[in-house]
Amino acid sequence: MSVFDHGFLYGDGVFEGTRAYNGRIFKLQEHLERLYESAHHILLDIPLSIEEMKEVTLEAVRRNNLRDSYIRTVVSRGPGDLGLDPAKCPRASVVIIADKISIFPQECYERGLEVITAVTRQRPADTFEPRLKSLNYLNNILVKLEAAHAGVMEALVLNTQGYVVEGSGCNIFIVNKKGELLTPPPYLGILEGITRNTVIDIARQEGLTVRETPFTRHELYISRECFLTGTAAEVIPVVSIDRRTVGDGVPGPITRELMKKFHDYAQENGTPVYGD
Ligand code: PXG
Repeated sequence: MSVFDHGFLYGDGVFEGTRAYNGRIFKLQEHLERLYESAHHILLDIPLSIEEMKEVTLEAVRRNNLRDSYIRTVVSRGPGDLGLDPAKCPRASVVIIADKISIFPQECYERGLEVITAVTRQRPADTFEPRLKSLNYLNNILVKLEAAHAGVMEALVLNTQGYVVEGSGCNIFIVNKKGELLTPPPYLGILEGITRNTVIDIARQEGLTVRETPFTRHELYISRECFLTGTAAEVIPVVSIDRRTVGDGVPGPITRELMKKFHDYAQENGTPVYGD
């Protein structure tokens, strides 16, 4: 990569994180559509069609001999000069990394995470579009730093109105005392996670009531269950928020059921890497 690449100099680019489970890439079409939509938003021409990108993504996993993988696709503006002008960057850079990822230790999936709410707020959607999966993740990094400074592994983010929106790189769900599953609606300013949408579908199939509705710290604190979702995080329980115990302080039954259902679904669905 050139040191003059505007992805490196200015965060001028977009990315995706996708997983392969059991030799199948999970929701590949959805991830690529989101990548191309983010690129379109920033007027970045990806020099491959979605179909070609699909093929090279599969090839990257194959060449690394992986069946379970985390794939990072990065498209940046490419090398230019030291000025901001994207017109001076004639050729976008495309990188596909097929590797593994583990952002939380296995025991956190069994015992649940302790989290805090961050002082850092979500940048307002009218100034910085949260659906744009750009290479500018500094706000998310600040959130992660706050978590580390508080001695926990993850932090939740509020928007400037005080509504809970997401984690540093994941979406949030709570179960209220009526047994309903609540998650913030996209219009509040969240990245509409592909894992989030899959969990909503699975939960509805299981007969749960799912509501996309705004909620504040109060609903968080009095929630019966809480969990986070993301491609990297998968589905992970939360058992304490700002030192308030969630439910019984252990991963709840709805969370455990959805973790299992998500795992089973991910094992069986996706684009085959090595042929069926
Ligand atoms: N919100 C944000 C801000 C994200 O970046 C998600 C939600 C979950 O979306 P998906 O589609 O993956 O269910 C993301 C994705 C990390 C890490 O190390 C996380 C993401 C990207 C890169 C790294 O936690 N998040």
